[in-house]
Amino acid sequence: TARTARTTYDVVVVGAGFSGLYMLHRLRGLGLSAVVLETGEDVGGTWYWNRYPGARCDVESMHYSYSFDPELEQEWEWTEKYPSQPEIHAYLRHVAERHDLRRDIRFRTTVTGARFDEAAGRWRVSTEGETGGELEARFLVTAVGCLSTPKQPEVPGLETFRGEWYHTGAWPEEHVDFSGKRVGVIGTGSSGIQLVPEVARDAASVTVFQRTPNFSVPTRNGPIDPDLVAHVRENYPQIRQEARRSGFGVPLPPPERSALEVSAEERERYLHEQWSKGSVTAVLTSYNDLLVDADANHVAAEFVRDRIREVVDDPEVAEVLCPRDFPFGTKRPCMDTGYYETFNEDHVRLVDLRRTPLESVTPAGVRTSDEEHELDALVLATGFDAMTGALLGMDIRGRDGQRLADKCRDGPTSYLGLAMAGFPNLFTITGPGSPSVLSNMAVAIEQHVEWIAAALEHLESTGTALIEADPASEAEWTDHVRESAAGTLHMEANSWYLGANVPGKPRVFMVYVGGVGVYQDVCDEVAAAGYKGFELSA
Ligand code: NA7
Repeated sequence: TARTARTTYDVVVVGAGFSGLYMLHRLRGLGLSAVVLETGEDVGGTWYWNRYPGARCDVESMHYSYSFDPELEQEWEWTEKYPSQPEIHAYLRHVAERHDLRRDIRFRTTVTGARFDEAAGRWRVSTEGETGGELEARFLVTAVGCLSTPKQPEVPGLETFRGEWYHTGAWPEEHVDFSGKRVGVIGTGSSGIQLVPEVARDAASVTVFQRTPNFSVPTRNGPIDPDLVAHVRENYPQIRQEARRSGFGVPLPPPERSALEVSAEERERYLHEQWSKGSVTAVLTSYNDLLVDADANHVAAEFVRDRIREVVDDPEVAEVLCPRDFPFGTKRPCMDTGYYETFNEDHVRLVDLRRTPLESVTPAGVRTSDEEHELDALVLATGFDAMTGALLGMDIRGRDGQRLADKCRDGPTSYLGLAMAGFPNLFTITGPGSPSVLSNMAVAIEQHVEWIAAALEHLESTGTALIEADPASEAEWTDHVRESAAGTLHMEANSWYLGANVPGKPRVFMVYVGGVGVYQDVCDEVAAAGYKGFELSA
């Protein structure tokens, strides 16, 4: 069609998830021509790919949504306290219909690279797939998410496996039926912890291969409370504002007390109270020093371990499930529905890979150092090349042909997590160096999209063709991001925030720990000062 034949735009956006959809909407509002390129067959991004059984957001439904459409937030009916993947996907599909976004999205189209043509002042974007070929645009916006490139386990033999296998982050659209099957699950992060109880419901047996146990808090999920819905709807503007001003992007008051300044009894009582809310953020914000003081953290960690010991019948299994390698909250803590309880069922077995390491996948199943586990199906809940996987997976080249992957060889550098020196007119929504995954992503995304839209509006109204981060500002922000994390216990965990889950990845803390509220102030000040730290040129 004439539409798909078009190759020149003001803006090319990569990705049609939460970020890309809203970016497109704002760009239209500015009167800019824009196209969104998306590998998947549908909108949704993370919520399109992660359709494994039990996939659910750990931010409450009423807060994990767009605020830009006040009528939508009044109308949309969430059914559960925490939204499931199908419901979030339905919501994003609805947003796409409601704002007529699909006509500017090209599905089944993967961006393989983008090159900044200095003479023309334009990005040349190469694509593969349905609408392959090259597109050109004045601006390139990556909306590729933070957890989008699935990571395979570093074990040989997967290709020899005779059964079916799936990665949680690239789950097929068709229903996967595990009934009567012997299922193995490798990985016990958020995805594995959500999936295991669901699979255990149908499968003949479930074998969970655990390398590092993680902390998990029960969600106490259920039908959404109509009184809560009414209250939030009545107060949405104020509640959204509180979320934006907060640390984690959810409207919770910041903790004022140290865990060490109250008595052990008082701590126990208060932690139980927070635990009963079914929110990991409530537990993490019980005290103000859980992520900075090892002793304070130990109190919370021991509290969670006690809860595991309470639930799991077999004391030996309970001890294997108790995390000890890293402080509570320094790897992304999980939220579950019946995870620990599942290990009380006879057909569910926990294999401790610390004791008996994973050696290979065989035609018949999974071999650990002491045994071959026969399986009909295998689930890889082994995580993602987080923060940079999707971004650096594209061959992006800036001035002088510099490759972004080379620039980020020792870890990503970025000004505000939004822009990179040497890469004019490139914006990265929730890029490395922004608070992104350390907060409610919906809040982080809206703030970034709105900031980028305002920057583009400024450029248009001042007749500015190019915007580029200064190397000095970029270096200063990158140092600030790393120093902020250095003062926390986050550095003690082999987390994906640090790239530690991917062999060979530089060990650098890639997320800004300062909180969304503080971060928004910094971004707003930069804009108010005429885009301080950026070079603007006609
Ligand atoms: P995570 O949190 O990165 O978890 C991946 C899990 O897979 C974790 O338990 C890993 O153990 C395990 N893993 C990875 N590679 C291997 C190998 N080779 N052998 C054994 N076990 C392995 O990913 P998720 O998808 O669960 O969650 C990602 C984020 O999505 C989550 O944090 C939320 O923000 C939403 P390890 O800890 O490396 O020993």
